[in-house]
Amino acid sequence: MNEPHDRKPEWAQDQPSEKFASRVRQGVDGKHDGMECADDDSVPALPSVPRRRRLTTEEYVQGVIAQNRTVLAQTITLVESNASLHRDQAQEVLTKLLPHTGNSIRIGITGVPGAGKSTFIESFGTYLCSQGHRVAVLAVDPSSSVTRGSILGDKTRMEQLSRNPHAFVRPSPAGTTLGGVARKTRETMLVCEAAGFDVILVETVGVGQSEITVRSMVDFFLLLQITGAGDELQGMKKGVMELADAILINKADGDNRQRALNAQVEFNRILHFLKPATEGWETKAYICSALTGEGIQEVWSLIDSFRQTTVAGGGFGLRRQRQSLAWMHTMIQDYLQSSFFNDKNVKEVLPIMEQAVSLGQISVSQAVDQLIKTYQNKEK
Ligand SMILES: Nc1nc2c(ncn2[C@@H]2O[C@H](COP(=O)(O)OP(=O)(O)OP(=O)(O)O)[C@@H](O)[C@H]2O)c(=O)[nH]1
Ligand SMILES: [Mg+2]
Repeated sequence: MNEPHDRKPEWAQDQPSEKFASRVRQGVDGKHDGMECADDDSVPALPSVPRRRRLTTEEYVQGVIAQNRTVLAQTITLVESNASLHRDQAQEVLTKLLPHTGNSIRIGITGVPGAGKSTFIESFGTYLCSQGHRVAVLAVDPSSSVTRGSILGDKTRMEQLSRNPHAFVRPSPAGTTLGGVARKTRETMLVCEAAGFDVILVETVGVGQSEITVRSMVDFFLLLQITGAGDELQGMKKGVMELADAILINKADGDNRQRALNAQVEFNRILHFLKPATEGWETKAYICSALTGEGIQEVWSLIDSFRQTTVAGGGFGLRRQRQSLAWMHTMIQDYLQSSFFNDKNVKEVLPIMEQAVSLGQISVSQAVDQLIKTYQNKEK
């Protein structure tokens, strides 16, 4: 699976960057510890390390379909690349993989920092693997591009799952905008489906816009909750509850179990008055402990029954269709926006218009008209 000299984790970038120590120093042959060098004949010679060449589109496609993990990781790296050359090839690969995608349940998981997302995914993912599923764990976390903090932390917290041959854990892609990160995660999800993963878990930390973004790419959205001291619903946004297909109160163990049960009653009372996230499905609250494993199997039964209900009712396929169309529109907007603001002429005229508007010399509408004309005339 791994090349003998390739000591990088499978998600590390092909091109080493100084931000990531991806090489391990080779050991000396012998004598450093008083031991003799091994007899040359007794140790099989390691094959010479081939320099990594870029794969052809067909090699990427066949490797992914054959469930080759090294090629899968390389394909994701290609998809995540911002270089225009890579982007073109990535799109070719994706187009060829498209007929092999879609055969999974896509599950979004959110919750405030410390709610136990990583611990839950470790426990839930390991359970699913034991049931014969193949699980891919992805993340949407634009902040990690700045700190890169959660990446290594999560890899260690999901230690068991990361090492499971039936699981594939991929940290959040780098990116400065949520839109950019989301595009990469969506496309990575498709690559993982083509590689035979039938459960995709997309994690996001419950702050800001990222919950809405993840909701727009998954079938089922799980909100992880913990009991707080005092008011259970303190800081709980109604908007986030309305995105969820289930609320899971984690850490229901020890002294906390009773508090979790009380919170469950309270959540169910409130959910009763909210609009459900999915037509024909009632969002309810449940309890679990990612630490002891209580309630973990029930979460899967719940998601399975969600899938059966919504597939039968037609909502499952309809949501995916709508998501694809919405994604298309978002990409058009992103493209136009960057094309506009990167236009050479617009860049020249924009500061002039900004000043004129600030000084009240022209109206905002006039300035916009002028800028759009400048943009549209670029080719002429
Ligand atoms: N008692 C108990 N502790 C738990 C449970 N699940 C997680 N924890 C603990 O809660 C802390 C935070 O868990 P994480 O899984 O790192 O939480 P997270 O939501 O991934 O946090 P961020 O990645 O920072 O957003 C850790 O110390 C866990 O051991 C649980 O079910 N019971
Ligand atoms: Mg975490």
